[in-house]
Amino acid sequence: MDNFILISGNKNQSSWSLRAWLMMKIANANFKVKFIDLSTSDYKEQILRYSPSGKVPALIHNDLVICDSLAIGEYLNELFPNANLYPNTVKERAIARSLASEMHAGFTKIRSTMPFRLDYVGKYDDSLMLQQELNRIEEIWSLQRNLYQEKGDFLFGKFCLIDAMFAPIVIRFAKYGYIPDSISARQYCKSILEHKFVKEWIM
Ligand SMILES: N[C@@H](CCC(=O)N[C@@H](CS)C(=O)NCC(=O)O)C(=O)O
Repeated sequence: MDNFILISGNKNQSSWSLRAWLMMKIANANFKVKFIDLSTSDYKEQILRYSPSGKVPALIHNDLVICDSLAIGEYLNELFPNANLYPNTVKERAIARSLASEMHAGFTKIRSTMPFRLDYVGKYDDSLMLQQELNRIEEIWSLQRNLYQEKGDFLFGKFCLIDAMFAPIVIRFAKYGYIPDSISARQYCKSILEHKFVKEWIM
């Protein structure tokens, strides 16, 4: 199965594109990437040539255009059922989908306080709302890692779609110097930053 074209923002700035790109890699799909530099003045015009939502990522597959990172993941999961984008059991998949949706729809304070920039190293402004979101992230990572520590280094053991959803948060933490309190959350950050697909995007 091929003919996939991922319309992506530039690596430096596009956290949502990173998620979709990681999902393509997990699915082991044969795909090409068309990068659009979001820092250019006509970036919107360029995106709209491919993606009617005016957002990246978008996945073009034959006559289909899918304009959302999580929808791209769901599509890949249907096309590549053996790629283990989601964990094995119905119950685990329900939790995984709940976490993916929580990430997809939330954590707005982290996103606005720590904008995704690979070329940034610096500080962030702390606030109560930010702290609440940081605590929730830490709770998710610690709980999942404690449950799956025997099965691998990631949220459900093996690197999967849920790790693709959280990877940009790990990168933000590294860039803004935020270190989670718990050892398991810290180890999770290390595992993400050392994963070969994440490294390929960062380098
Ligand atoms: N919910 C969308 C969000 C996509 C999104 O906000 N993408 C940003 C880049 S990371 C974008 O296209 N920004 C350009 C703009 O809003 O003009 C997804 O999951 O794909």
